[in-house]
Formats: sequence, structure tokens, C-alpha cells
Amino acid sequence: MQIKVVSNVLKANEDMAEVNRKLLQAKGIKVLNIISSPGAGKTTILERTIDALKNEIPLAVIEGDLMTSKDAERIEQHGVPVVQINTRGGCHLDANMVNKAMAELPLDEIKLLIIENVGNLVCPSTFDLGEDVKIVVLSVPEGDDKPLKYPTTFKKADVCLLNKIDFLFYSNFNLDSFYKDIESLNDEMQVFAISAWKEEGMEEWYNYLRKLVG
Ligand SMILES: Nc1nc2c(ncn2[C@@H]2O[C@H](COP(=O)(O)OP(=O)(O)OP(=O)(O)O)[C@@H](O)[C@H]2O)c(=O)[nH]1
Ligand SMILES: [Mg+2]
Repeated sequence: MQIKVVSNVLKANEDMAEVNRKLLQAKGIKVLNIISSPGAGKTTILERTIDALKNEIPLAVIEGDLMTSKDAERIEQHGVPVVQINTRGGCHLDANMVNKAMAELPLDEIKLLIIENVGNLVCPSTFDLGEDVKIVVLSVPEGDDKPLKYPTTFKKADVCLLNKIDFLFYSNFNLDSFYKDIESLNDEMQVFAISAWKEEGMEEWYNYLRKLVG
């Protein structure tokens, strides 16, 4: 009985994700779903990315958080449309929440929709939102063992942003094992090593987005 309920919830989410995907595809909008543990640097990466690309690529942001509008307030400072979803304690966004947020955005004016998921390295990967690309952010202070310890998101993601590489000097993070483990989990994963804070390695990430949007 319990299993049936869970599978129904997931099926309902998949159906709504398809609705989102079709609508966004019809409008020619590419969609990113950004997933990481709390504090890996998702919003900082978005702030840098918006400043670098907003004059080339019209974009909007959906922010997912348990309670506050802090991240949406940060994004708003950068002059792009943003909607905050509060999950009221829920550990991930779902396609229905995203569908409602999409209705608040100027979809006819954008080419890229970036969704920052709730800070959680596990649950969000199970819920398709209708995205084109799933992106996992891992930050150096979290440790190089995290891909193997939390494999689901790394298996499902298309891109990994290894953030806070400015910390490499101060930590025992082993880049060789990190790349080896990523390859063993997902040999199609594209990895960009960046420091959003120091703005290192960002140009390759921006080029990836330019190519994605086309
Ligand atoms: N040293 C360093 N700090 C960073 C970098 N990127 C982000 N930070 C810092 O990490 C902290 C968390 O960054 P956020 O961008 O808020 O992280 P987040 O993933 O959006 O956090 P949640 O939304 O709460 O999950 C902030 O103090 C940032 O300034 C980086 O490349 N290097
Ligand atoms: Mg954030």
C-alpha cells in the first residue's frame, strides 16, 4: 500500500514535469535544475552567471527554499525576473510548484530558465521538474568522497560544477580521486572546476550555457 502511494506521487510528478517540458520547449526556453547540499554555492554561481550573461541571454530564475526569500532577494539585485518558492519544510521542489512559479514569469521574453533547488544533495534528484539539464554543484570543503557517498544525484546529473576550488590549497580534497569517482558513476558527466567567489574557471561554464541556448 505504502509503495503504491509513493509511486503514484512520482507518476503525478512525472506527468506534470512533461507538461512543463512541453510548454517550455514550445517557447524555445532551455531549463537548468541546480542541485547541491546547503551552502555549496548555488546562488553565488547564479549571481556571477547572471552578471556575465544577462545582456546576451534573456533569463529568469526560480528559487527553491524551505522558508525564506533570501536567495530571491539576492537574485533580484542582479536585475532579472525571479520567483521564490517556499516548500514550507519540504526537502525538494516538485514539478507542480515549478508550474505555478512559471506562471509568474515572462516566459515569452526569456531563453533560459534557471531553477535553484532546495539545498539537499539527495531528494531533489528524484523529482523531474521538466528541465533540460540537471546540474550538481559540489564544493571542495564538502570533501572528495561525496560523489560515491551520495551517488544518485551524480548518476543523474548532466553537469557537475566543482565549486570553491580556491579552498583546494587548504584542504585534503583529492582531485584525482574526485575525477575517477565521477567517471565511475557517470562517464558522460561534464565537469567544470570553478571558484564563483574568485571568478575562476567561469568562462568555460558560460560557454557551455551559450552553446546550450544556441
Ligand atoms: N571560498 C569560496 N566561498 C564561496 C564560493 N562560492 C560561494 N561561496 C560562499 O559559500 C557560502 C554559501 O554560498 P551560497 O551561494 O549561499 O550557497 P547555496 O548553495 O546557494 O546555499 P543554499 O541556498 O542555502 O543551499 C557563502 O558564504 C558564499 O559566499 C567560492 O567559490 N569560494
Ligand atoms: Mg542558495
